[in-house]
Amino acid sequence: MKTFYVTTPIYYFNGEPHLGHTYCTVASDALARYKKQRGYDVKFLTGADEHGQKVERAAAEAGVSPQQWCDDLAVKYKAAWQMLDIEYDYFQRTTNPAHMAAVQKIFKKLYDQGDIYKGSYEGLYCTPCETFYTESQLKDADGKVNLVCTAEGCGRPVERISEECYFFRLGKYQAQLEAHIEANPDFISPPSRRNEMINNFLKPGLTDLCVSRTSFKWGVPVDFDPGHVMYVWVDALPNYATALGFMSDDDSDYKKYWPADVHVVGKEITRFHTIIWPCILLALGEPLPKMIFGHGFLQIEGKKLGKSLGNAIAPAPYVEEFGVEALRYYLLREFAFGPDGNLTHDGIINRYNADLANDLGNLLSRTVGMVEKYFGGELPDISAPSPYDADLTALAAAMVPKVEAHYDKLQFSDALNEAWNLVRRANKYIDENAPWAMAKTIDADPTKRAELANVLYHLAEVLRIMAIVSAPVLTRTPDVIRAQLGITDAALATWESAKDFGALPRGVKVEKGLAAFPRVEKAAEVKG
Ligand code: ME8
Repeated sequence: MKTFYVTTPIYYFNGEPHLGHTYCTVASDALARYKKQRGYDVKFLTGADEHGQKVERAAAEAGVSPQQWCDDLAVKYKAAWQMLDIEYDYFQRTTNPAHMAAVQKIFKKLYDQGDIYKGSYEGLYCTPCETFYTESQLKDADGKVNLVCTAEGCGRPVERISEECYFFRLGKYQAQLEAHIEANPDFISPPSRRNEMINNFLKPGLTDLCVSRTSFKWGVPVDFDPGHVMYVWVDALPNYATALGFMSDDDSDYKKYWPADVHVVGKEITRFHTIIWPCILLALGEPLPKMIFGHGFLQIEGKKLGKSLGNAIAPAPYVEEFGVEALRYYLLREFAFGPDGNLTHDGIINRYNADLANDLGNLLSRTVGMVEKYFGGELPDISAPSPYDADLTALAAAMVPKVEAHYDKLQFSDALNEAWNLVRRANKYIDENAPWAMAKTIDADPTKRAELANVLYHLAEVLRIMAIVSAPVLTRTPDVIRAQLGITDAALATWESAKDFGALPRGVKVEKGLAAFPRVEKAAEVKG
């Protein structure tokens, strides 16, 4: 069986999960579900990045030990992912002793082979912000160096300091990495990110990277040099491999699933994943991930996600108001995956009412309602074609391969739009056939009875197919659709069966249930 390994970033445990994390995790989950539907043996990893100064400081502010702080947050993250129907296979934590032992082995191996060496880091340092600058980073437009911190709202003087640290020979692997990027066009995706990485980081040239710190304690110790802890990225990036048992006694999963098929990451950390992580892997002689996909950033009502937005950035109020499927659908349908997007409350309502309530929800309730009303809940096993059948079935047949191509490229919005074209076409097919007019004479006219059964059968088939192709994103409604259409045969729910219009046996028996996606009105506000 073919394997598929997809990862989200491991999130910094300096705060609670927010909509930015949700976006990345929902997209990765949709991809994992899709690949499972396509028959892959999927491994889907998410987790927690628990070391570093930000975490140490957040724990201190809360008055608890860093480990306690992380343990508490792990519970909250797992609860959030459960609320969002995220079906991860493994939740990696960088405080996991097996992970820590493995990264210590990686660090030692790189040191022993001369790829990590001890030196000292000289730079301009802002103590309150704990940020290093090079002189060129502090140059103004006229080329004058201003010795002040450029962090938003800071502006305090920086000091020239030097700190002993270990360096990784990043520069040594530049040519090899460039050749790999050249030979593998999808390695950095989408293409806009690839160009960004090449122009902003590779063209100016890679310099060696400081990979240890002595200024804080909450990290993986460099075991052969007490006082040094690993710089957080060197601890964090290998999580994708250590989660599979890399550098442990049992690396069978690593052998099975590595290299990763895709690391899904946000644009601000694409550089770490497309440059530092591959160079570490090259130094270790390990294969590189097949794709790193750098997605865009979400804003909320036109504002950057930040603490000032308070509860508006937590996923829970949106799930409470619209339901988990609506939030997942909105995030993946509304924004192309790649560029930035702006989430708005009105936007969710519009998208929900148009696509979920009106298009899909109505198609289900109308179809089931008509089978009940005109045929007492069970379609007769008769059929007379309608002139509109061919167009509908041709559209359905053409849709599935297009949806596949879009999901395969992580273009969720295009995949959903393509799938919803079929729902919209089916709603038009109802108007074209005017089943209510056919229904008037079905008792007296067997042809009309057969025509009406045919129309309703086609609608049921569209719904069966929609239940399959929407399932990466809609985690519950596909089962609701199948239950209402009386579909119990698992063979009618497989991805391949979506390509087989007509697989549903005639004589559909329906069972009306609750309306999927009742309309919501604009007056509603997110409860805060
Ligand atoms: O960077 N819109 O963790 P992190 C969309 N620990 N996505 C957003 C977002 C926004 N406004 N804000 C954050 C880290 N994200 C490291 C990763 S991996 C080895 C280590 C998402 O908690 C985005 O996907 O700061 C980004 O990649 C991730 O959250 C950063 O999460």
